[in-house]
Amino acid sequence: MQVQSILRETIAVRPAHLTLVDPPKQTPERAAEIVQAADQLGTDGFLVGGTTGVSQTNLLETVAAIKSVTKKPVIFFPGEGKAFSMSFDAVLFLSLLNSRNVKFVMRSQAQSALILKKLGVEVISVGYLVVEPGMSVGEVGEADLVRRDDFWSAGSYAAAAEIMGMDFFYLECGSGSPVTVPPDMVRAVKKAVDLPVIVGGGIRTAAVAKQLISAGADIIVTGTVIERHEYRQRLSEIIRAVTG
Ligand code: 1GP
Repeated sequence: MQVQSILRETIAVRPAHLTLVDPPKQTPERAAEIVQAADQLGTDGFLVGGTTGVSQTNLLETVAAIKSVTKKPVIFFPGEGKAFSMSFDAVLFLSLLNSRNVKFVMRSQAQSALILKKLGVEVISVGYLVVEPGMSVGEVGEADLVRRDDFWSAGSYAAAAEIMGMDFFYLECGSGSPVTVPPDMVRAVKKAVDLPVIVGGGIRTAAVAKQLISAGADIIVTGTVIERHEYRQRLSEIIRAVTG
């Protein structure tokens, strides 16, 4: 089954949790260990990628290691680099909607679109909005960060993504952020559109994940949590809070 259908079927019943693995942050062996643990704890799939430092070598090795230990979807989360692996089950085809640089909105997408189409890779189109503080993705992606209290802009970008036919809308406040996207912003976006909403950045406790779910988030992404040495307990609580 297509990854998008799997995700849609899941979120029709309950919110979903995706675990983000950033290849340069650990060895492929360690990535496989984490993925195996997250899989057993009930995560719904894996995003692989990061804003910077992803090389063809670390991406290929990490994806191969991950695929050897899980049957759940392994999805490419592209950053600024050009690395790619044919072992991905799908690609998040992200447009960074509030970037000042057309490269992140449409140009690099145009550069890869025909190739992805010819290769027959499943693509999931995503309107990607970076909210304050934005962290490294905000900086590298040259985003005009959406202010944390600017629900109108968040809703407007979401409505534009929906009208343009995108599959998902992604509210991001940056990996490693000390705060998450405000739950009230998620609420405003859910009120504005029917698109499934992905929320990521700074989610490190079950309580916070729950608030975002109550606000209407369909998919919660966590990355940094797995970088701690003792991540299992925390990750397990978050996954349980999200998936019920
Ligand atoms: C994915 O940027 C997030 O949307 C991941 O953020 O690393 O803070 O969990 P964390």
